[in-house]
Amino acid sequence: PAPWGPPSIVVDAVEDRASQLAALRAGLFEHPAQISPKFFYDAQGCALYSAICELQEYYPTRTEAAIFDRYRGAIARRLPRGAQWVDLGCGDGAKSWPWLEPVGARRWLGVDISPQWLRISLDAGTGRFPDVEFVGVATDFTKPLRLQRVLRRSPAPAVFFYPGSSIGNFTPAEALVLLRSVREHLGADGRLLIGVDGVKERHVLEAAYDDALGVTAAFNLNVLRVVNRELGADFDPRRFAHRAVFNPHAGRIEMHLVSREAQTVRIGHDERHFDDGEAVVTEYSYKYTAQSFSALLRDAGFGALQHWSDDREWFHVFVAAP
Ligand code: AVJ
Repeated sequence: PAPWGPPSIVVDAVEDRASQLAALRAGLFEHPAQISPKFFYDAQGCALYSAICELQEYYPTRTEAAIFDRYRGAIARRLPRGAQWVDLGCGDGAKSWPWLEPVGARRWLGVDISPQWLRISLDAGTGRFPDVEFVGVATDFTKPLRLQRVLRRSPAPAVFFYPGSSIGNFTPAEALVLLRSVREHLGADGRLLIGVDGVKERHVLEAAYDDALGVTAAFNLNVLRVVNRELGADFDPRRFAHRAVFNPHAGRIEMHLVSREAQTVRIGHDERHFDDGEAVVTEYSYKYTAQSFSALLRDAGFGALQHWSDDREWFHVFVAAP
């Protein structure tokens, strides 16, 4: 057996579920109503997101994977050897595994809001990498990151891995806060490896978020089922329509659920009226140019940056050093 014993899951007060649900409820009574994208990912939502990643129109996952495959050696050479690899929003962990050997990782720290996903990724990782110590941290990193304690349990430098343009769900101001916090978690040898989706033609972006098979529509509408379950509401997904639009001024895709008719929805003990055509905002997905994301990283206090992209510059990968 490994000297460090079985993988541990550190539950960082998965910050009172109650306060998350109170925020969810409050958002529904705002104008426009809003639902945080973190609520997409119940079991059904995770399955639909996996299906999205296979769609012809959804280029980010495969474009990033192609950049990683093509430049893995060059990228790994920019990362410290023997690192503790911190996968932010690890899900099933699959994006991490191809890196552990090239960087000679000693420790893997999966960070995810879902303890269920952590269990899955820890089981997968320990089975595959018997010489790596595995730790899961259940936390909501839309709240300030507090990983110093668990990182200090090992002297190894940290590599924060934040792939898939997940950073795009934060506004640039919120992204800056998260990136600063990551930077503060890095010692001199620590690095951030991050993937971010590029600005591109409207039709390419909108097709990626409104695919012909309606998988993204199902993913978006599924959040209403999550709300029904979590808040005791009675949203009827049939009475809402999926919409995805690129907002070029804000530099983001916006996903909405548009009420197909005037209707009143019960939410717990209250009611929320929706006009015909009224929208619920469910997700912002910000897009960056290599230049605008470099500027954000510099604002967050990162010094040296390396950048890799695909031939069309649709997706950007950065290694950032403090
Ligand atoms: C998981 C935030 C990277 O914004 O592209 C995919 C989520 N939403 N299709 C994205 C998503 C609709 C995705 N991220």
